[in-house]
Amino acid sequence: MKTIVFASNNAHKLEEIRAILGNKFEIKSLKDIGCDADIPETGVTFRENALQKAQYVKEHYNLDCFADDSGLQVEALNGEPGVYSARYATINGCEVTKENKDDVNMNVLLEKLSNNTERKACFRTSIALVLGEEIHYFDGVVEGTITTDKRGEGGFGYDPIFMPDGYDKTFAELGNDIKNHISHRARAVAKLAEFLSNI
Ligand code: ITT
Repeated sequence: MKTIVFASNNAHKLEEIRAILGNKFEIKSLKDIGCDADIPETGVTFRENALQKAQYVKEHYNLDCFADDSGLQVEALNGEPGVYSARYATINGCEVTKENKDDVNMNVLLEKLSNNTERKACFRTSIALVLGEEIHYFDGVVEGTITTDKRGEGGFGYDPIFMPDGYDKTFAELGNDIKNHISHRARAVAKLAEFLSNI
């Protein structure tokens, strides 16, 4: 089985990626390669941030690697929180802990949207793959709407307030089996998997 590094510290993402790619590739995490750096993400696009993470591993460990950067874009908020999804509460002046971060991020978003009836949003992922000297990108999107309250226990991040089009449940209510078929990350990873199976 081929081995590839997935440059992420997010255990949920790792679990999702392994569920999708794990029967074809041995996916190593940053922890597995002994990397505990907080890799900078200073770009203004998902692709830039994904590439920063993947290139860090290539430069410091000389291993082929892919990384994703992902986030939620809400139409009525001009695409916010976007690349700032993980830090949305903090950049809006809220203090957070590791434990309540997701919850406070969602509160900030729900407050900003208030009772706005225009609640269209999408989750977006860009994956950057650094393979030898080559760089490849794979993007995935899932469209949906932001609910007015949090629903469900599954998933992570903004899942309890995101309802994908065609479903009447949030990602957190739908559970990982369905999410892993239709999510932004699943769509980008499917493109990555297709590419990797042809090399
Ligand atoms: P790594 O950088 O270590 O991979 P991270 O959590 O910082 O992990 P991102 O920089 O990609 O990940 O930040 C994306 C944020 O967007 C993430 O923390 C969530 O708040 C949100 N997000 C991304 N994908 C999501 C998903 O599938 N469901 C819910 N929220 C998601």
